[in-house]
Amino acid sequence: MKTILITGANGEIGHGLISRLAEHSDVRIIALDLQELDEALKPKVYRAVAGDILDTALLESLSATYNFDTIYHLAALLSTKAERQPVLAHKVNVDGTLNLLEMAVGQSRLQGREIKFLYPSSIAVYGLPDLETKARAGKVKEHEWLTPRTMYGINKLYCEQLGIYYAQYYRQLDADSPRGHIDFRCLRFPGLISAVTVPTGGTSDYAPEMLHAAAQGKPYQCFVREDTRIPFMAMPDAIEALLQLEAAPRHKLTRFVYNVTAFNPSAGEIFELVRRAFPTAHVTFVPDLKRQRIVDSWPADVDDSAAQRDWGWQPTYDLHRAFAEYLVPGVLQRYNRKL
Ligand code: AKB
Repeated sequence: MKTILITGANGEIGHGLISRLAEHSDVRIIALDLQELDEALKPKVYRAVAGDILDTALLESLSATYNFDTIYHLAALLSTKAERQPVLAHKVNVDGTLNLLEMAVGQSRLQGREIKFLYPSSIAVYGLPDLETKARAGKVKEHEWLTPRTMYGINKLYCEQLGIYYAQYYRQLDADSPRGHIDFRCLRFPGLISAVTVPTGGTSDYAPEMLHAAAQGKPYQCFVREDTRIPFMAMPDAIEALLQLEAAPRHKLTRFVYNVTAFNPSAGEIFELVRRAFPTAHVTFVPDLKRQRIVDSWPADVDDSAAQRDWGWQPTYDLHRAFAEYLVPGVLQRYNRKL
């Protein structure tokens, strides 16, 4: 029996990950979220805990009760929300991650073995200065353009480094004390699109919002220009990427942090696909200049060749397959509609 802790369990990735992991009978999921866990997820987990990752007493009590094999630390404030509440974002995104890493170290010492720590980072760690540079940069590699312009991007980039520190150098001067062993593995996700859930607080949210509005027959005012281009991925592929990275043999991994992506349509191209499925969809493009600036600073595409090479990453859904086989059928079912 594997015992897995998932923080941010109610979030979009949490939903997909819990449903997918619950297919395995040899897995016990402890789901932690600030809010009470969604009713639909409750039968899929061993225990649902409503609590704060900033509450160290709660984390200590969980650590005293369970021997975790793997921690998926998903809880975070996304980019738009973090920009509106930067101090809170820093607390949740950075202090929260530090608390979870400390908990993992404690678990490793108690259990006398390595604990896997899976951490979703984001294309928000990149920061391109202007659209000309963005166009020239093309597929950005993991080490390029690490000059984020948002609190969320800064938090994610720092926490990637924190994870690497805990995996490699933690207490490096302290020869006598047991260091604890963290097997830190991190994915930089692009914007994610789910047919089941709608994100809150992100800046890549225009794509899923446009689709979900059309499926409900609601008009949508898109907050970025039609030519805005960033990488995206369908949610099932994001879940697969996490599970594949978790399962990859350590000796095959040449780095701690991997880009992953699937397709990179412009907002206008997304609208075309939405309109093909929902011909009455009504979308207007009214850029919010502040949110536009954030998305403009993110790369138009990322290079995920390291993930392909090291652990065989390959998305199942390209753009057209994502719409035809996952997104459109999924939203029709979600909103109980027929074409
Ligand atoms: C956001 O928009 O903040 C997130 C992300 C790109 O990490 N979806």
